[in-house]
Amino acid sequence: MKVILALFSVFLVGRCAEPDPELKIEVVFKPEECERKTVEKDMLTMHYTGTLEDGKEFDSSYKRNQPFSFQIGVGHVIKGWEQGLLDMCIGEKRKLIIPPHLGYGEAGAGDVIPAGATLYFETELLEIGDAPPMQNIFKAIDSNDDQQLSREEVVDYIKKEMPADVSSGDQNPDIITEEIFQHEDKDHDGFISYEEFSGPKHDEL
Ligand SMILES: [Ca+2]
Ligand SMILES: [Ca+2]
Repeated sequence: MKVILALFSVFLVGRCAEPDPELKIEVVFKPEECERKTVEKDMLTMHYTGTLEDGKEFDSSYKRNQPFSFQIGVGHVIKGWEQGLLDMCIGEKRKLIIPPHLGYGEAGAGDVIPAGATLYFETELLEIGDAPPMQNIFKAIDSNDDQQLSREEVVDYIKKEMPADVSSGDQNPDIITEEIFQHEDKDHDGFISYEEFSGPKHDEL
């Protein structure tokens, strides 16, 4: 169930257009040439140094001599990074001051980031890569190609995608299908239309 629901919900994450007003973004260096700027779903390769309010460094990719790569806009990094590294040019350097609620919050992180910490990052964007291709899940499920998903089609898809040995208990394809329909079949007509479907449905190269 988690796999399927995760597929359906992956596009609901990180749609925040405007950065949080408490996030401070300072452009330290902007290259004159800028052919491409970061957008959500891009693969970013960065160098960064993170420090705490007292100046104590907690992490640095420079010191490891190994840049860090991640996909932006899919919930893989803290919100301060998700919001603070968009619309950025290759070679651009930014300083981010990230309030706790866009960082590790009141929980902190291990013994490195204390609870309620404001985070200071010096960042440098080295590379922008394309998002990994996303399968058109709608098309994959719609086996009779009538642009709507029936319960049977969803059940078949789940049976095909899930290993047989987990098709029991709450992993039962019928139960999962019911949950998906509760969530996705917004007009309750027994079919998930293309418009209703919240998962990946666009063909991408
Ligand atoms: Ca269909
Ligand atoms: Ca419907």
